[in-house]
Amino acid sequence: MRIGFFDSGIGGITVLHQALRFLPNEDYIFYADTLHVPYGEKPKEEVREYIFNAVDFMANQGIKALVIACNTATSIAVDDLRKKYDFPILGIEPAVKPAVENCEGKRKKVLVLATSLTLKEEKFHNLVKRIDRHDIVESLPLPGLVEFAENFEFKEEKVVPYLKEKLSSFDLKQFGTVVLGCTHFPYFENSIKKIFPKDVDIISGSIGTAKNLKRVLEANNQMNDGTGDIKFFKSGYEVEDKETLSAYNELLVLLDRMSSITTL
Ligand code: DGN
Repeated sequence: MRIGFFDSGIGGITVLHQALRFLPNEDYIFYADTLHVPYGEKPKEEVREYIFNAVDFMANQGIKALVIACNTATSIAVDDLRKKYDFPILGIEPAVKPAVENCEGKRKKVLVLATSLTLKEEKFHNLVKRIDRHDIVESLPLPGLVEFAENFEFKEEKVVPYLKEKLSSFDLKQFGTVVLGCTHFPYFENSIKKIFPKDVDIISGSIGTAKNLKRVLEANNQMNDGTGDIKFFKSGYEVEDKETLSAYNELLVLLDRMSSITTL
């Protein structure tokens, strides 16, 4: 059986990319809810409905595990999804813990970049409350990066000015770690690096999620029944046009080229 990956859009491909590294002998379904992207600035109840519809669709395809490759969807729905479905469900959260551990000794701060919805949610506030004993975690929503990604706009000339404007009120020297708390953001690692001092670590939760997936499949004895084949779906239908399929596959190649995100 296949493993399901779900996101509002192409962000989840950054997590799928890590899964393919750790679990090459699996087949995958990647579902992007492109009809309703972006999730991050919409009312929570509306987004919850989109998520449940998408997961129902994937469950009907028959999957052996599901990765919610979206921080926003994880924060508002993962607990309820686990109650409804009987396959294992993994989520992704902003990697606040390794970021804080990385910064505490250096007397530096952590900056979490994510969607407004993720940053507003109780799950994020509880996570920060539990881990951030010295009050070093700050956060900033960056909805524009989701928009850039969905328009396949990755050029630094476009992205860097947006980032500069959004970060203009921050003293960037104080940060030791930047957390990419939205799966759309790793595409912009190079632009983000341009803005911050050279010694800043940039981390995302996607490697941790891929490792967790491997652990779960191992524990359930469900490993290695595929060849790395990926079926792409967009809001309820399979993507079959060559142009879109090659655009998605190019994203995997792009990520291969830039896979230098620090693993902490
Ligand atoms: N990629 C998603 C995340 O990780 O939060 C959300 C992007 C969006 O829909 N705004």
